[in-house]
Amino acid sequence: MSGGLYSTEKADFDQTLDLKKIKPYGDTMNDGKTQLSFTLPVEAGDEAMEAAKQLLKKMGFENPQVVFMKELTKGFTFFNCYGSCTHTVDFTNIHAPKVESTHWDMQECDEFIRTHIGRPIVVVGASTGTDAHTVGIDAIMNMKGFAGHYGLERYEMFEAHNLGSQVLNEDFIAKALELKADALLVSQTVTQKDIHIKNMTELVEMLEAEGLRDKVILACGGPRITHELAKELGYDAGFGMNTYADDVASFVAQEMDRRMNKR
Ligand code: B12
Repeated sequence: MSGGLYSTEKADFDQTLDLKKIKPYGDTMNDGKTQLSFTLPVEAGDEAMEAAKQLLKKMGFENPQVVFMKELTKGFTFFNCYGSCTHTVDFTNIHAPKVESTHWDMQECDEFIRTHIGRPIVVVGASTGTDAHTVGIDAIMNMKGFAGHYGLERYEMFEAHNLGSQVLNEDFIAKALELKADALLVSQTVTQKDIHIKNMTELVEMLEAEGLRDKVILACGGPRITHELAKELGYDAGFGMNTYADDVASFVAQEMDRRMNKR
């Protein structure tokens, strides 16, 4: 291809990737193009659109554009916007707190537990407190599993008990004692008004009050759970979205071996 618009455009584009200064990619390296949606508590109209644009500028977006606007209900307007992000992040200096364990598949986990633990690991899981979401904990525990990964009920060397949802912390602990659980798996989906933090903290406090905290492996998971948050709240591990049973099975098996065999 020669001359004209193409070569001029190409010369203008910044094609370089600098991992020390990454920003969103739209269709050209470093263009910063970002799609963002939010709702403002105002009626739809020119003023609402202008307010959205001003907000985008304050967030650090150049060339803010509102491409869609709709009043959801009286006094609340939803926006789809585009803008070019002016901020960058040094990708070479990123540390993402995450569960540090070797990832094994189901067979490898079973084999390890058979050899190093010598008996099935008893796991009790539930979506606790008022949380009614079961799909996450089912994905981890149910026999048929999730996205091609069998759940813990399928493992030969896990004795898995799924208590379902809306399980109160006191009932959860009582069941764990009855079943002599080695590991407790807590699922939390609802995070409105930090309800998950209150609920997860209450569980740790109750376990501590009964002298049980150090006797169990305590892990939690959910779409807005991070390992960092889990550790802050006194859990041994936290798992976020795109977790599978094998992730938590590998962690529990290795943590149990570390505790039992003092590694
Ligand atoms: C299905 C659903 C429902 C169903 C739940 C049915 C059921 N049996 O579970 C019903 C209709 C009952 C429901 C109700 C409510 N819901 Co709802 N629901 C959803 C929805 C659409 C999907 C959730 C889901 O199933 N995800 C699929 C699973 C597989 O993903 P996951 O949970 O993230 O699990 C994975 C990981 O997180 C992890 N994981 C999860 N748990 C655990 C545990 C451990 C130990 C480990 C290791 C890993 C792990 O592994 C899983 C597999 O990878 C989401 C929106 C969405 N698209 O996500 C809203 C959503 C979660 N619901 C929401 C809300 C607000 C509610 C209600 C409060 C609504 C209301 N006002 O009544 C009520 C809850 C009432 C209550 N007391 O809890 C909000 C939560 C917002 C927030 N930040 O708190 C969401 C995000 C919708 C939204 N955008 O507003 N909901």
